[in-house]
Amino acid sequence: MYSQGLIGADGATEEDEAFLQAFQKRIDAELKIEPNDPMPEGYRKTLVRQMSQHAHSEIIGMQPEGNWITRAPTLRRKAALLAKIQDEGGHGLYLYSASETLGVSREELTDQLLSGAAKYSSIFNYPALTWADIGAIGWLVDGAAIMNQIALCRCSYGPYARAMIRICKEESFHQRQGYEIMIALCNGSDEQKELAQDALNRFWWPSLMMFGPSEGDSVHSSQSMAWKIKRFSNDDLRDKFINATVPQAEYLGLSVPDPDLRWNEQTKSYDHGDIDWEEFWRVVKGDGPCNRERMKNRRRVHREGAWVREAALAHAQKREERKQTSRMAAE
Ligand code: FAQ
Repeated sequence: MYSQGLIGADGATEEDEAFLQAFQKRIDAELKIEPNDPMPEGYRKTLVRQMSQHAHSEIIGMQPEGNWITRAPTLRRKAALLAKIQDEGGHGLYLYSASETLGVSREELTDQLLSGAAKYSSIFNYPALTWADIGAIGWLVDGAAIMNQIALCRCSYGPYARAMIRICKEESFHQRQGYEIMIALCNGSDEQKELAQDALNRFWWPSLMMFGPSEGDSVHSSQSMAWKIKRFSNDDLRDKFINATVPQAEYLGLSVPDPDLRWNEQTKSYDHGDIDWEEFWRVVKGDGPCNRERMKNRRRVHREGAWVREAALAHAQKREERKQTSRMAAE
């Protein structure tokens, strides 16, 4: 696993105490860290791990929805879905570029994904079986992504924080297009409403898992929070998501598939049932419903796209040569 060998979960570095303290002081003063600033190796590696996992998720995340472009029920839905999926590809590209500012190449990151060494979000290993799943993905998956990413807009690393600001604006459109699909289905026939309920049933728990393991098992959280890469614990963000989403489900007239879900007047938050962490780790480790299919597709399109990358490189090289020739002629 790329992270296990490459990245110290404890953020251990060889830098001396004075350097680490000075760095922490900058973080505590809410100063942004920029690519050319000195930074502990653990900080850099933690960011490369998280940002590249995030980029891979955006790219792999195009697959479940891509499966529905040809089957979207109207031209308007098709245009919106195409635009959304294209945005996700764009998010992956901003995030690869932001990762490159940390001294790692896109090729290395891509190799880590294709070799199966790199992780991507567990959620994209679940299938989109019906059109209602496209609504649920926009509503729940993009909704969960926004909840996590709004906090990342305040990440201490400048390029990541700035990429997140734009990404969040686009995700907000994605969430609304998903919710709008759910509204249309829930106002439709009994059969359509059943499809919406079924999609919620299947996507609810995997969406909660997107926030990552609970406190004790979240090995990176305490160091990432000290470095202000993360601003909230996985559980806190999950709770915020549940609190925001349950009223939306009620508005749709759908029931959240958790018999233990209760409003807690004292904490002013919902208590929820147990998450199946065994399922989570199984999916993360490659044994989810669609892991193999997602990776097979990704490897195939990478292979098939080799000529495009070669042609783009050759074109860039020719342009550069032409520029140099005309510069020399002008001198
Ligand atoms: N899936 O110690 P922590 C989207 C791993 S974008 C797989 O808590 P951390 C847009 C974690 O990597 C969705 N693995 O880790 C879209 C670590 O393993 P490692 C992606 C997971 O980093 C919508 C281990 O477990 N968003 O949806 C997951 O502090 C629709 C221990 O965990 C991001 O990537 C998981 N769910 O916190 C696109 C946001 N959770 O690396 C298309 C940025 C944990 O040691 C369609 N990332 N792991 O081998 C983050 O905020 C954090 O990385 C967390 C995990 C919160 C995901």
